[in-house]
Amino acid sequence: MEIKQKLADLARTIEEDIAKTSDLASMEDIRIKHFGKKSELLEILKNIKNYQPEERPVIGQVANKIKNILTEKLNNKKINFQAKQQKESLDSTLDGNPFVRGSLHPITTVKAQIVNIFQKLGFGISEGPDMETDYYNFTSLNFPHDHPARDEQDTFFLDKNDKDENKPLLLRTHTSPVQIRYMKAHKPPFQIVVPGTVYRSDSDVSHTPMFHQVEGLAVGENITFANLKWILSEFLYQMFGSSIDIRFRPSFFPFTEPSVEVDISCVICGGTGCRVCKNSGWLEILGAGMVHPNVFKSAGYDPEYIQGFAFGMGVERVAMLKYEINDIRLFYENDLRFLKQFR
Ligand code: 2U9
Repeated sequence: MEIKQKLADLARTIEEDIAKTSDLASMEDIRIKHFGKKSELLEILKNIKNYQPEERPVIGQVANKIKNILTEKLNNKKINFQAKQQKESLDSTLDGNPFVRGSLHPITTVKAQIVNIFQKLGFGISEGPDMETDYYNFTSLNFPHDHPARDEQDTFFLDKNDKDENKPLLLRTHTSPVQIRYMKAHKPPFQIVVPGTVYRSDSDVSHTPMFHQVEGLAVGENITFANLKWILSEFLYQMFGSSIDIRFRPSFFPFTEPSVEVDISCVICGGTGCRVCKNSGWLEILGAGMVHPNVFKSAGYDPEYIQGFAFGMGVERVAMLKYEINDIRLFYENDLRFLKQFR
């Protein structure tokens, strides 16, 4: 049968033509020539009605088979050629992507510095839950029932209607509940620092609803205000340099009596007066005091025999003064231009 021979010859020609191609352009030419609209193969299929009816299915099958097999062959050749070309265009002697080194967040660094100084002074570390009960956050710390900090405007309550006293009811507003828990679980003497995240419903250039504190507590039979003054002075000299001046001002907190606020001479102007210290020459950096007898009672201690001092500071405030940052919100905007400066 003449047509069968014609198809066999055509298949051989196409195969030879494919074998001869050596670039993408010649492959495309061959595709158009042999499988395009004006190709011999398509002509045969289009005019299949010109053949004997019994021949038609065979011719159709053979022609389609040639078309499918050889199109695939051409396509494979094209894919292999492209892959090879891509491989050759890769220059393995070029530098790789530079490895971007991350860094600790400035608050993490400063928190670690604070804790480290107290560790060297003989303090241990204790941590506790961010969710607290009203009892541990306020009542045990001698907050009166009508104290403004207990107001919904200042404290994030989680479930005000839950009557179960032991359920977490609020986000702790200070780390002090940890010290109550620690006192209940340990016998004095001991001295600990408590680093942690705290929450207050407040937001401006110097307040964020979440911030960090390091609090401390030293408890024993003969702890005095002199011990408080020495430890905190030593901490401040190590943190801000031994050339600073320090002063202790009387203050009030429900959980300490007597209470003080501790100032350092302004790190910006050195004490002569500037915008940062509001022309006073001083910066408030710490709160502290002797633990209130009622607080010892909540922990099951007898205040007749046990004394202690406590202190607290905001990590963000220490970091702002150390790095001269004027807006606390910069710490929490994840702006790499800010964060990269602490690498
Ligand atoms: C117990 C007993 C006493 C912790 C203390 C302060 C003073 C204080 C503030 C500093 C800036 C909080 O982050 S801040 O707003 N803290 O002034 N904190 S004494 O006193 C305690 C804690 C626990 C059992």
